[in-house]
Amino acid sequence: MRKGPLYWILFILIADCSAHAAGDENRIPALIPAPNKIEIHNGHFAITSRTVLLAEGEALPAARLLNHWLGLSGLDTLPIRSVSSPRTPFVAFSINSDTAEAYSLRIKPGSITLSGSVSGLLRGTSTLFQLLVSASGGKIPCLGIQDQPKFAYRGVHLDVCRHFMPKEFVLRYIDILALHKMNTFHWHLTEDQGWRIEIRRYPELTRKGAWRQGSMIGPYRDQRFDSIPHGGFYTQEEIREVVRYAQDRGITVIPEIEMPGHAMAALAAYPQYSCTGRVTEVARGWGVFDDVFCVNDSTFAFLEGVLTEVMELFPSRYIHIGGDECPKTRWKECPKCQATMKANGLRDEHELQSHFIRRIERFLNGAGRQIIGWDEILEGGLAPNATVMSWRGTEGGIAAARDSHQVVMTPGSHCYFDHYQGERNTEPLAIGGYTPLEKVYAYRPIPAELNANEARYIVGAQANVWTEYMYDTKQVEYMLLPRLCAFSEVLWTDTSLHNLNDFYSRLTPYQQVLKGWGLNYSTTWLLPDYRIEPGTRPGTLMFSLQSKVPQQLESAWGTPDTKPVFSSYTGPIALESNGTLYIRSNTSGTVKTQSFEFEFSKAAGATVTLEPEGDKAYRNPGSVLTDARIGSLPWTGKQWVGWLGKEPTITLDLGRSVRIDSVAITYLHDPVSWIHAPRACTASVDTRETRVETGIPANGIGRIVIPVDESIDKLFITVESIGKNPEGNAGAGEDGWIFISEIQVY
Ligand code: TNX
Repeated sequence: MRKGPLYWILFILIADCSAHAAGDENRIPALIPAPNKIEIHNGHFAITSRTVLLAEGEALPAARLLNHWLGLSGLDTLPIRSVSSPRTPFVAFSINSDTAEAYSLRIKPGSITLSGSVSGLLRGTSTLFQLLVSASGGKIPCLGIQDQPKFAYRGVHLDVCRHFMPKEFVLRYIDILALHKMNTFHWHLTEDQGWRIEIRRYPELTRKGAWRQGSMIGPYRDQRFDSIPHGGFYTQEEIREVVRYAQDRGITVIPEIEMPGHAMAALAAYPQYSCTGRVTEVARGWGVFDDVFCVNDSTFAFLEGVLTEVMELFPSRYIHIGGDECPKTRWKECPKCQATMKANGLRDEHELQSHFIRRIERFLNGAGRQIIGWDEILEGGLAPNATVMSWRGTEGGIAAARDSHQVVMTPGSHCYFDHYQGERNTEPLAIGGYTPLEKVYAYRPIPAELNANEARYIVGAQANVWTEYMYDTKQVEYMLLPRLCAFSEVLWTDTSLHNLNDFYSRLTPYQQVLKGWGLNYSTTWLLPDYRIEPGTRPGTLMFSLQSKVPQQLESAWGTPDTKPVFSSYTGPIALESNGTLYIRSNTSGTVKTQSFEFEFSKAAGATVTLEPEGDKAYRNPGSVLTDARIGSLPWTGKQWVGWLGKEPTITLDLGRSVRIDSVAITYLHDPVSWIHAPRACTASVDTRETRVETGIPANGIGRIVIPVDESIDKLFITVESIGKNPEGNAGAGEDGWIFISEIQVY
């Protein structure tokens, strides 16, 4: 009689039940995302060259995936068999009737059993792989895991348009997603700056539309360009390969074909589908462009042709049709668009956008597909069956869920991995924003505003990787990891099990797994947190460090004429004069150095009251204005306070009476980012006021110096804004920002 794998599993389980290993390691292994239920037992399973993988039929992809990943890590692969011989230690992959992505993993001294549905096995394979990589001396602790995801939609997006990423990297990206138990890859394939998918009906899309003749270099505010052609695209064969590769890892690929905006590349290839007929160039700079698809029948015929080929390539239920950031400028002046509005009784261009989306939805629904789009698709009325990706905060998601539409949450505040992950100016150039690891970890996809019934429509969340400032694949890895590690736990592991310190303690050894694949992950999160507080005497400060993980800390004080000499950090450091404080951390061999410049004035450590407080991500405590640190660029993190459309009053309490002759206020002027220098600042002492106008500011960091020849202990500063963003500037007519970083008195 041929004995199937189950027979041998039973045989060995019984034969081995008396086995007990000495020296048990009862610690919880470094798994990410953390499993929902884990029990550690005595003993271990030892991997040797005799270990075999038992798998057949539908279980084979999981066994092959394990081997593929072992290979990527430079580890030996294990032979795959359909039956085991007695006493051979084995890893059995067995299909059961479990739902969706649940799996169970049992590790005993002589056997490992992984069971689940086809996709459950793939999720369990990531757990098993992580255990194998971190097994010290080939020993995996005996344990039992019962696991299933918290959210059904766990997505990661990649923009291959701003910078083209080769197919090989897309495959690697999919492996990274699967390793973190993500199940959806949102492939952003078309943009202003490049069309990346071969469409056989319309060859110009890739012949012309896949290439731009130069790119923006450096930060957006500099508006500098090179003239190096950039581009690339995926052939239909390559797309099929990517889709298959993802399928073998339990990942659905959702293609995004952007419309009606972000379409300059398509319009450069086929200008007849623009309103003016005169678009000639694939965009070289980042941003939002006025030229968009013209809303008329010939454009729809063209887009239906494109989408027909897209559907042939992608079996996913969802097709992403973009819908975001579509200016209505051209439509307002275009006779064809106006005729479409008239013929359909549409009142304004927002309804025209809605008409556009509904018409594309009807076409895709007719072919058995569903549309998904960015939250602008809510404007002018949501298409009946659409799923919404809420990116401009949570409001879009809340509105859509209340309207019984499915929602994927992807708010910029927590899910945009193109934002900075460190506040230090040593981070590579990024688009802006500040989304450190702990912020991602703290994300909760279900908005508190929703009741339980509405919350059911939040199917999950997605991390977005926009690549304006990611010039190559190494940079993408750096921005993705380890934030994806945190994000995967947000989406997979029940909230009751979340614990930031525990996550850090797992992430430290987990770096082995990332290193094994040669991934360029960021170690910014290893930097200790710091606090700068008023010192024991007025005019002085106290600097202290808090580690997130066990590490050695050293500090050194440097001035222009002394070289820093590090010594062990033992506690808070008192500061009272200008200079640079260096901090060095060593976390199991990963050494990182940071430096803090201090520029003291009599205001250092002064108590600051802000009226009103700052807005949104720039609501930092007033103390950052008197911490003797001039805010740096980019204005990430904690150094600046920003007010949107407001004129703040800032009160300084110096804690004693001092003689001064001037007050200096540091501001930022960056009109392309809607940040404008104040029009003027006024310093008031008792009833005397001195007002100084800024004049014509230069771009960047500037100072307003107000002469105040007085003895003071308190000082009031009122900041006047220039009003709305002026004509001819970014965001003209909208509220602008005021950014202040430091107030000094001399
Ligand atoms: C907004 S998110 C965009 C993208 C940019 C991104 C940069 C969305 C729907 N549109 O075109 O790349 O911001 O963070």
